[in-house]
Amino acid sequence: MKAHDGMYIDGAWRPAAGSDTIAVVNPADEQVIAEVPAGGAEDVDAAVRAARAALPAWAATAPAERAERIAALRDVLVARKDEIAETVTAELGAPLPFSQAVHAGVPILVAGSYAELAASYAFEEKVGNSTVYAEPVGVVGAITPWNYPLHQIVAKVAPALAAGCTVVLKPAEDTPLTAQLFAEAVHEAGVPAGVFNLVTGLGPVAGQALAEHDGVDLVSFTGSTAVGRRIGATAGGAVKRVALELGGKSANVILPSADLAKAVGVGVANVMGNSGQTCSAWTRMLVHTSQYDEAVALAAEAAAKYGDRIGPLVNAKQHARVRGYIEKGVAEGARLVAGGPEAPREQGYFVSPTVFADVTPEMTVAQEEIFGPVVSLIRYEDEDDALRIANGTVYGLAGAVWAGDEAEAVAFARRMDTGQVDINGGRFNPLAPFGGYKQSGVGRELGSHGLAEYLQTKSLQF
Ligand code: TXE
Repeated sequence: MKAHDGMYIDGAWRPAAGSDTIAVVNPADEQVIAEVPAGGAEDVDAAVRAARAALPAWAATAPAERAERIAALRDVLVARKDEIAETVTAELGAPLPFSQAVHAGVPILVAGSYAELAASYAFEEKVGNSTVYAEPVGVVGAITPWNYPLHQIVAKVAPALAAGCTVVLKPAEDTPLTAQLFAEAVHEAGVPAGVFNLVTGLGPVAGQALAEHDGVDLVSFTGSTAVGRRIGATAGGAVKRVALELGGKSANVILPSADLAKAVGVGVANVMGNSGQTCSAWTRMLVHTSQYDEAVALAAEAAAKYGDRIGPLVNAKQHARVRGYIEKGVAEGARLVAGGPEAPREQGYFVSPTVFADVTPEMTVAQEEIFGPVVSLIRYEDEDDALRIANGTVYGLAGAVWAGDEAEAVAFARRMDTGQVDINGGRFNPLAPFGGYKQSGVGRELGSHGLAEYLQTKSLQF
């Protein structure tokens, strides 16, 4: 596949300081499809300097002009939608229809929402005898994961640009080609040089250099809790702003009055989509004891139907990790009713859609983020029991509640310790804030809450 052999810094592709490279592998067939440069501290420094130099002019542009550039960026993403989908499929392994609908489709919606928000946001407000200004935080260091390669980038870069910030992006090493394509799109959209910069590289090298750089005012990170914790500690020590979007172990609570077949079917699909590599996936299905056996049968049937429609996991490490979790579930006494730890194909990092029954809330598969196509069915006795189980992990990112009556579902959702809940299925809303309670993170992405992350306030008294 086509790849740039440099970094996008200050409006142009420039050679990396060193000669190390990263091989990009197609996880469906384990073939190397491209190589990109592995940047280091010197490249990060050059990118941060470019972002800092570009900051005063970009911060001073009228919001309407920033909105126009983001709208232009959205238009480029629309024009290059097929290419985006093909690139994500090549480096992440997602089936092409899913890449088209979700991996390309969602970032287009998000970019569009920020084009509108940049134009409509109240960057200046009168409060009594004061005027309060929302000003850009400054230079943003964005560190993104591979699971939704373009969405994770757009969910940080679009609000940062809308706010008047400049950005250095360090994308995941598994999916740098989508990031390079995004840099091309930013360039084509006429975003001024230095406002957006891209450094590809390894997390502990380029990522760490970016998170620790004195010239970065805000670190926005999405990824594992372990790395997020370190980045949070570093940022705290430097009194630097930080936004963390970390793991999840979301509960799908099916109340007895719900349409059971629909709730189970949508619930299984929610976990299997993107091969389970979704931080908000409803990986714990909570079912009332009176409906439990029926739900297990429905879930096993839904998973078995998936067949070849599921893509591989992103890399060998995740493949081993997810299969290890499935083995652990069996060892701890959970009952496999679909799938299992065996790799279904000789080539590619595939895992069969897996359903566990007889899962108890304290089992490892019910507590830790697996990040694979594995759903665990847990039984509850009554609503308080369901709530205790739903809230009984260190995470609190997302969830779902199903009930015959919407008000009943809403009442339950309001008692959940989690940042986003889908009621009877829900529908994606690019303006709805997304982010975690508890150890799922700090801050929010999307909508005006996502924009506010990149702003700081100044008040003038008269
Ligand atoms: O994440 P990492 P990995 C979870 C999920 C998954 C696990 C491991 O459970 O199984 O994390 O995935 C960069 N300083 N999520 O190992 O390492 C790295 O280069 C600075 C949940 O892929 O956290 C990449 O760009 N940066 C999740 C990004 O951090 C560092 C999405 C994420 O990689 C760094 C992905 C360091 N020391 C995984 N080390 C979600 N919340 O959506 C790594 N990075």
